[in-house]
Amino acid sequence: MSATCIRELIITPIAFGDPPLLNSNGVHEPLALRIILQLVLEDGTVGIGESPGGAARLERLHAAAKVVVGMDVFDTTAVSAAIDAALLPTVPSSHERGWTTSAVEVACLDAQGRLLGRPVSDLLGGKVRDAVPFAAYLFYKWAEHPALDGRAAIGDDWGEALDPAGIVEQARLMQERYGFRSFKLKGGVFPPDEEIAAMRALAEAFPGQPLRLDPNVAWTVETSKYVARELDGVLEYLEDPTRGIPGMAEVAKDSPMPLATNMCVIAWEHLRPSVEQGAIQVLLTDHHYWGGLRRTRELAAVCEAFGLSLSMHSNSHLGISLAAMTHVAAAIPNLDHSCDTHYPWNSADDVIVPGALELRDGEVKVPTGPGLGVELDHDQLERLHRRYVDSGKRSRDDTGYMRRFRPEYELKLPRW
Ligand code: GKR
Ligand code: MG
Repeated sequence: MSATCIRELIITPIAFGDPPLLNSNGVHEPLALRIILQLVLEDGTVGIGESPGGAARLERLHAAAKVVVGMDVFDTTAVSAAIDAALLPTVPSSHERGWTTSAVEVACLDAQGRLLGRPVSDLLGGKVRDAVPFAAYLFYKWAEHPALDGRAAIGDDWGEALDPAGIVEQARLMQERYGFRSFKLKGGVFPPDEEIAAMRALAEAFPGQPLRLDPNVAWTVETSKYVARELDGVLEYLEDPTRGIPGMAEVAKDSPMPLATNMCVIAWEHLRPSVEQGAIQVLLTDHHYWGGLRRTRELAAVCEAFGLSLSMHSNSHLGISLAAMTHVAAAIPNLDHSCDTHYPWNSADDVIVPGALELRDGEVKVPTGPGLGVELDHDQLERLHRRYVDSGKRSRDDTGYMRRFRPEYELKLPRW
């Protein structure tokens, strides 16, 4: 067996702390789930990866682990095809299969980089920027996770943000701590006029700095059109105001600003109808479900061909994902907007050895070490895995958690 063949894929589910961030589905629970991959080669080289968590994704990664053993780590196209074929009978959605192939591809690229002594950005064609800009990801939030079932309340050092003044204060803290120069608000929480007021307050507090609003399809087409009109001149783009490609296309007809998505164009087969219908002008890429870093680079080329701008989506994540996002963003020439990241909300519990990644002046410098350029902290991995096991938590449930405090809360999309 050659030294670059895959000997084993070690899969470790973990749980880490998350503040009470509000969204159109409810509120984040005290623990968020991820899965850490260690791809071990015959020569002992280990490539690492990070995937969103949950029981279904864990099961699919275990299925992938069976088929990749013995394959060459440089054969990433064949590795992805083998995983895809193994999942196809039980996972019909290409988007869903993409989560698994992506996580394994990132670990392969990390291992390749370690073998070659080159950063992953080099394996993607080389970086076109030394640092990647990120936006402050603002959330309406409670001051703390309230006490529950004998568990004490869990506070944080961000405080409450439930109105325009609270959001501006959170933005100031984000800027003070990380130097962000663009801001995204997670909306869909309060009636649209309140969120319009928050965006106007941000525009006043941070003149000339790019602003975005993302209500995660909480609005009807009519409401979306209203908000777009009200925020003309305030937003650089409006993200997923309403559900689906036809709905977004309706809003786009009259929208004074570009529309963006990480919800209605999430698989290759969505690109054609979205372009034909003129549904979006900005695509938020996410290597975690577009098939990996190389596929994301290809996606960028498709967007270039159709005149779509590029930004980047995020979900609650840790440092391996941030490193992967940074490498791919560095290698995409037509990245037109700062990327999203949840990192400030979750970085205190990171699973990597500190030092390689820093959010400073609103940017992350592209790591220059081999592979992703970050190292796994094995003690921390063990701690976070223990937390996962002890918590019994196996899936994300923002709506169910909200109902523990507001039993009358109903998931309703669109709500307004
Ligand atoms: O963390 O609550 C959240 C976000 O709403 C996340 O789940 C979304 O996937 O950030 C994401 C987005 O841009 O839609
Ligand atoms: Mg979004």
